[in-house]
Amino acid sequence: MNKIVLITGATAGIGEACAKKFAAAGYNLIVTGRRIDRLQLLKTTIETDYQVNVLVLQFDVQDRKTVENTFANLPVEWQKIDILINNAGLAAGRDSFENADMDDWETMLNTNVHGLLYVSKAIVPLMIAQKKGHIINMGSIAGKEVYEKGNVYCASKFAVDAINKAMRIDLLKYNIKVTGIHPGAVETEFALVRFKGNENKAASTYEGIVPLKPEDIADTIFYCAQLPSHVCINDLIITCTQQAGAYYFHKNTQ
Ligand code: NDP
Ligand code: 8X3
Repeated sequence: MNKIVLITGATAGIGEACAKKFAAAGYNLIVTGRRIDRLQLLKTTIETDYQVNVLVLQFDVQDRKTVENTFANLPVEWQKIDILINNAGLAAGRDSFENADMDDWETMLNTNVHGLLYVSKAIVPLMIAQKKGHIINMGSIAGKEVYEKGNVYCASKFAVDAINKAMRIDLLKYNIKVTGIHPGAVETEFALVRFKGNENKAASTYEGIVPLKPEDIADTIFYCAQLPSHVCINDLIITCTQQAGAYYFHKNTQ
């Protein structure tokens, strides 16, 4: 029987790349996000290209009741989830503390922290029942180093880092692996979302570097997921070659 991977935030970027990577390896997929048109297109494309089954679940991870109801009604044949990739997330704004928008802060905390917790709480009991599982949490370099104007985005990813470590410890006794992935700059819709559709600002994020591609992160996650059952990568920082930390870039000049 095919293994099942649940990927949150599969409508774009890293989540979508993970969906294709795992489908190519024969996994059945549960894909989630808010944009139903993209989820349906992804399902059609993947089922055609890879002959695996795809279950689409549309919800906003910030909505606790909907997350709980969605997973409480998960069809039996989809309940044996082998891997959960907690990927849905965003940055909203990049402003100095005194100028930042409180709504942006709440959106980031509700999505990146609360959303991850709601989904995880729904899936962990299924993994405990199977006496195995693997949870992969999408952190960020922003969860390892605080940078100027990163304030609450950094705080949300520091929280993900702490939750990842806490899950690893508490779920140890259930044979559930937990892995934190912490990328630097990856070229996705992330910057466009952060700068609220401002294409010039978004493009400047990647100026002078060859950033990571979402497929690079999908390959890394897949590697972590395919290790033998006695091996667990707990924490992994990954950047492009021209980035050494949140602040250190070697940019091409011309
Ligand atoms: P994208 O903007 O390309 O994708 C984000 C995904 O998250 C989309 O599928 C989006 O789906 C989903 N999402 C966002 N908010 C919600 C929500 N409230 N409910 C459900 N789904 C949601 O960005 P990335 O692929 O780059 O980001 C994926 C993860 O990687 C994030 O957690 C991000 O913080 C992290 N990351 C990104 C880096 C980068 O440089 N790109 C670096 C380090 C970490 P939809 O809009 O359809 O709901
Ligand atoms: C995304 C990477 O450096 O913009 O998490 O925070 S960064």
